[in-house]
Amino acid sequence: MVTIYGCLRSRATRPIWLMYEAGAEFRHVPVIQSYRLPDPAAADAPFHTASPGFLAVNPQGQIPAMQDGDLVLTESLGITLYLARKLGGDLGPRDAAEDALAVQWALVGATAVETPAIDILSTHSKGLAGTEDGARTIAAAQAALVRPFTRLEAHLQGRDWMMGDRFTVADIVLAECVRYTTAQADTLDPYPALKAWLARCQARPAFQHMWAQRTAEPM
Ligand SMILES: N[C@@H](CCC(=O)N[C@@H](CS)C(=O)NCC(=O)O)C(=O)O
Repeated sequence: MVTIYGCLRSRATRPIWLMYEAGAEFRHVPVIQSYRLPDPAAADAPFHTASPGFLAVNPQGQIPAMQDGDLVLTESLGITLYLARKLGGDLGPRDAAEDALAVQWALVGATAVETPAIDILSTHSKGLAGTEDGARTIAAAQAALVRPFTRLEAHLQGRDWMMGDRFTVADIVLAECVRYTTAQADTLDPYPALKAWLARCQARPAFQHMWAQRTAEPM
């Protein structure tokens, strides 16, 4: 059985959302980031990213990680794409062209969206959005998002989903990068099709199920 390591307050949301969409069984080990613990060395500390047992799975000490038989993967987007291909069905790519498109949208997420999106999210989560520095960081991140978001906005004209005519892994890998930008409420306002697409993705029962579990996890 596939094992996914990583609490849901992490990029483990990506493969776990996919597994819920597929209705696939998996073992979930909710490893927590060591930096979130007051004393990671304490005897009663939960299993975390610097625990020897987890470093034996991912020596990089980051979540998510996935084990499927002898295969260990340690990049959230690689894990999510692998699981979509393995599970097959409508969520995964149907042919080489769709496979390339799914990889393309994952790379747009990882290379063009994720870094500025996390800048926005972390500025808010550190309570700095109201400061001069924080406002500058958010404005710079929103400026960096203009090119990828304009491209996504154009792509979504007249279509509901990123790839083909159905919800797929391409939507999951991209939506979980775009989500971080919504920490700043006005970020998606200039991109109504992108905003509507994200709302469609997040209205799905599998996302809602994952999100309820994530919300129930300690901060
Ligand atoms: N590019 C990696 C990033 C992994 C990553 O940064 N994970 C964070 C949680 S979302 C983590 O494990 N942080 C703990 C640490 O770096 O010590 C991926 O997408 O899987």
